[in-house]
Amino acid sequence: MFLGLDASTQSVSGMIIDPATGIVVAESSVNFGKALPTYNAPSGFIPINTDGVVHANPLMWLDALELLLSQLQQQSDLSQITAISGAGQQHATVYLNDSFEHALANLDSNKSLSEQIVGTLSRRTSPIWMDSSTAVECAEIAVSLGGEDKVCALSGSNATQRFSGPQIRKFSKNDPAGYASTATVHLNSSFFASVLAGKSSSIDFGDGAGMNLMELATESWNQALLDATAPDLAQKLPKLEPSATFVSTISSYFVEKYGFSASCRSLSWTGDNPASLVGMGAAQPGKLIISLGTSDTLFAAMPEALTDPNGFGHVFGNPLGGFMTLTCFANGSLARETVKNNYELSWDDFEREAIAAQPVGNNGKFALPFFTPEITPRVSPNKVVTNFWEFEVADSSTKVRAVLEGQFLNIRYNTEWLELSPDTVLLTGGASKNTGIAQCASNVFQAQTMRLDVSSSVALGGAFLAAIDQGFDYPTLVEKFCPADPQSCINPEANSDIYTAAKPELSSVITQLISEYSS
Ligand code: ADP
Ligand code: XUL
Repeated sequence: MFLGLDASTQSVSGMIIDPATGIVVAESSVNFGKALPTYNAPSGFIPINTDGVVHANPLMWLDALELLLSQLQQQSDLSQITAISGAGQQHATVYLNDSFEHALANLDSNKSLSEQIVGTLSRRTSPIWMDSSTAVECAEIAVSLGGEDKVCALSGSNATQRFSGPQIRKFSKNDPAGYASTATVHLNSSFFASVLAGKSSSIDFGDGAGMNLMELATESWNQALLDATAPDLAQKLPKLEPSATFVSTISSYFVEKYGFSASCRSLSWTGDNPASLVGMGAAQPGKLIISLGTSDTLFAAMPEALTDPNGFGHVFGNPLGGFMTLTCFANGSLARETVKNNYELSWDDFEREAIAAQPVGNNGKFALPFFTPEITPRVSPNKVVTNFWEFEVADSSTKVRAVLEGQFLNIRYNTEWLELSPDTVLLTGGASKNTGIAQCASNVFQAQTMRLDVSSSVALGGAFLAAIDQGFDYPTLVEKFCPADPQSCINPEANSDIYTAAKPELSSVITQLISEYSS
């Protein structure tokens, strides 16, 4: 059996799988706000909210891990677990002094993890991915490297506020003494992996790429990026290694307290998005995943380390080798919902039958509603649309089709740098069940779409990585644990190749719409 852990913003979850039978043996979750109210972090982070600062308490993460392991212990015999891997919310950094290693090696199972680790923190709290307080540091790093495009070409992303490098820079500037007393900067992922192994873990290429410090081409720390970030940073960073590298057998703390086997292999962790790519069965090139949640997110494995010339998309390491992209379209469901509500429509108006009244291509009418600042393409807060509807058209079918086709064309054109031509687009997230939305995705991408029902892809991805460590084959794991539902398959409508044929014309319409909104 294999355990996959998911340390996300609001909770820590775990899933135990038995690949021999294809069964999920146990699954559990601990919500920080509900289970640990004394940390005063109802949504997993400390509600400071001044100047975009968003931090979380790493001791809360450890208390939640202990609660989770006791819950899992109630559900199954943890001594049967052969290997553990997992994934953490990306970009979050944990700052540790030089007593961390000693504390890890001497954990006493009669005490809690948090009381033994508290003294090893050189910074009480961890900036997390929601923090947007480092605009100055991002600009400084970009200038130092000779431009945003240089940072993106080297590290896979523009200098980005939530990324670890700019966060480390801000700490080193604001608290030089705290920074000087920091012996190691871990990511959320490598911190958890270290605690489980009782030994400092490496950072994997997946999560390491979310720091603006790793050079994609060589998968190593880049000296120019380190120099632009903070003094002596090379000495403070763990080494970079492939995902799910063996760190150690599990710490005796967990053997004594939770009944793990002393031979259980504790592997390094990755970031939640790389793990999710694995857990959704898309870590081998060829599948494109579009998650239609609050925002729309496109995930895809990439054989080569290409980078987005516009700097909108991110490139991370793919835990199974090669690279992956994560490109976020912030307005996704938020925009669809606003249009639905403003025009007093229902989700039924977004269904396939309802939009069929208009032809593919919607007679050239496209809309790109950016109601909140957009990431892809960049739309600044002062340019968002507040009084959307320029088309004075009466019927809901045209309105809905205009928005859906516009959104998917925006996704397609802004991800062409990936040079992918998928046969199948896998859709997940709340809006994916809507057949009209799936139909538009299928038309625009000229590929069939299938719905993927995966609720815990991050923990499942961690469990897959642990199983692969013991020789299990990835395609077989995918077949057993994440089959796409063939009933949900939707093919492109007739004539929808117009999106390819009319690309120059359509892309100029889209470009014009974007330029109206962008800064
Ligand atoms: P997240 O994980 O980001 O919280 P979900 O994947 O749960 O989001 O998706 C939630 C979104 O799905 C909602 O914002 C809602 O707009 C959208 N949604 C839910 N049902 C439908 C539907 N039938 N058609 C289109 N969109 C829907
Ligand atoms: C990715 C990102 C988030 C976090 C939290 O760049 O910031 O997806 O990984 O889930």
